[in-house]
Amino acid sequence: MKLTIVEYPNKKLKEKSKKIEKFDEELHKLLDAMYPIMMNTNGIGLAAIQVSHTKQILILNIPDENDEQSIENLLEIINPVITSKSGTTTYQEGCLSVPTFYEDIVRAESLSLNYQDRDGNTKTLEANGLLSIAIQHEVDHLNGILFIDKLSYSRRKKFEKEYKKMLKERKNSKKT
Ligand code: Y12
Ligand code: CO
Repeated sequence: MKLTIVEYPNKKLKEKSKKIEKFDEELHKLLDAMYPIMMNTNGIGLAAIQVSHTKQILILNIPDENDEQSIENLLEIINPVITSKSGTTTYQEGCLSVPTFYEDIVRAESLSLNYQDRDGNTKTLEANGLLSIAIQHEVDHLNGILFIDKLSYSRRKKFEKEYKKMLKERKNSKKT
């Protein structure tokens, strides 16, 4: 399955993802195809909508204490529901769909999550730190929300200007 990352300002990223009802081979093929694209682009989290599939699927691979990612730490999360949140934390976030831009975003420090795995088994997860931040970032994707939607009016305006410039420079560098 050939997947490509959808980038802002593509309107696809604003769509709401649909609940998975069938835990079949098609789902497994999509999950299997999402993993290499996330790893090859140095990502730690990817939602299906970022590869044009409007489905409630996300994958996460949080680096360990040596800053390394391994497939043993891969989390495949289907139909996630955050059931509780507490505290606040700020982290400089980035997104594969908003390349070259990073910004401090305030989110809950810890959370509880209900979800299903690739076989439809129901799971719960308690998360804090980077895992909690990544879950919130990816669950936002499933609701059509990007981290840049959380910026103040002035910061968003600055972002739009910088991002337009980046896209123009990227286009010009491809010509030469
Ligand atoms: C904390 C904050 C945000 C998340 C969501 C997951 N975000 C990512 O995985 C971002 C990855 C990323 C990777 C980049 O590198 C390449 O594209 C090669 C990148 O680089 C550029 O834009 C040039 C930007 C973001 C989880 C936890
Ligand atoms: Co993202």
